[in-house]
Amino acid sequence: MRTISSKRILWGMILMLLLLTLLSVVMLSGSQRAAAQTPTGEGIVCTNGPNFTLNTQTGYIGTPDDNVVYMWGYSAGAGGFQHPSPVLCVNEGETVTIILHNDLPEDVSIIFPGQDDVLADGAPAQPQVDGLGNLTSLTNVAPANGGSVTYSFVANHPGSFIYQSGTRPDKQVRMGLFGALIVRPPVGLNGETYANNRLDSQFNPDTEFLVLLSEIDPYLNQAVERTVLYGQPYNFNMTNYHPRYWLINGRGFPDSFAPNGASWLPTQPYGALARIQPHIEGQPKSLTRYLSVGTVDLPMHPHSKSALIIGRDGRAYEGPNGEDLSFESFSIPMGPGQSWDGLFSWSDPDSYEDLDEYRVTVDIPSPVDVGFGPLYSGSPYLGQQGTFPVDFTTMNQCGEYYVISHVHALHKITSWGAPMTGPITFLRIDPPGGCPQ
Ligand SMILES: [Cu+2]
Repeated sequence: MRTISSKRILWGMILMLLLLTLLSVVMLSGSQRAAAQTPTGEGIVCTNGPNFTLNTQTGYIGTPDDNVVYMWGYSAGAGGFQHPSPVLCVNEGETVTIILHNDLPEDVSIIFPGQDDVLADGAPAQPQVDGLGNLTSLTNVAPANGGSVTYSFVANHPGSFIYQSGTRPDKQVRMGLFGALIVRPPVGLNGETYANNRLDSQFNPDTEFLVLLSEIDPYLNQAVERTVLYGQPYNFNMTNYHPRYWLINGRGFPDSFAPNGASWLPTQPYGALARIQPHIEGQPKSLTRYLSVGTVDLPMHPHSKSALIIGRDGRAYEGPNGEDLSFESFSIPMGPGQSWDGLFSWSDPDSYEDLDEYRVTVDIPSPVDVGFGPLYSGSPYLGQQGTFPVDFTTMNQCGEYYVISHVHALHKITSWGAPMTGPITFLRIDPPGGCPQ
């Protein structure tokens, strides 16, 4: 009897040790997560202002071809490196203050395109020149190796903006010193949310999405990495700049549609999956804020539905007397540095979810003659799931639809030659009332 009980105690101790080890691993990976924000499934993750402290950070991101790329970024407060830099959200009329602290070995700065009267350390922000009169920065800098600068401005224009480095932007923006800035107009009397100051810019705040497009030439990043980490001379010739990666919210497909804060993408916290339900007549639509820091035009193409373009570059699309100039577009042809605000929805005119109302009129081939996509439900009807061959596993949860959305410059939906990766994501349409899971 004594031997058995001591064996039990021994096994109990081993089990306890295993549990403790597991727990510490889980806690460690939690504390190593870079983003300070609370991870949620989909949609924009705001770092709320109006006062921010941004610190330069360095780190690595993963790409769909199993490469890792050295990057720079701004991180909020005590947050570790993240890419892209945080989505800064402020309210119209607020005085926004951003303390930039720079630990990189060269001067950096931030410019705020679309904002008026930006101050640096309390005086109007100014382009910087060296002793010979050569431009060295588009604005006041936080000096290398520990310097700081404080920018401030009144957020007078509601809309979607980019903030990015104004110092050697050809190198520093490409290295990751950029992010999105959202200025929110006042909410309505009943809590209605708007994209800008027009009443027809109302959107459903539960379905607000970000599409931030960027690009990477890994040879530039490698040259910077060798200089910063190994003290080698910087030898990248910018005339040879040639992007090999294009990203959406800092990720390439299929990472792009993983949730916000996915544990396996510890430095890339922002997902790009848009998730909605069929639109109910009279209810506000969904909003996507499209932004590009690429060097050439990047036309984003959300399949199956157009977007109503209601804003550009942080301004409502309207005439001098407030005329509505919004327009429907099947492609969002973003130029470098532009922002486009688009309202969209998906509705179900054929009652796809209603089997009595609507029947697919073609014969669906036998499963043995069909190749299934891993997101297919097995049924053409919204909210229905069909049967699959026994060896097939689907990721579909409740008969939801997935509609692709991608950069339509098709040679850019790649990761250094790995096809059908890069800036691609999905619109996920759940059945009315949502997915029970
Ligand atoms: Cu397409």
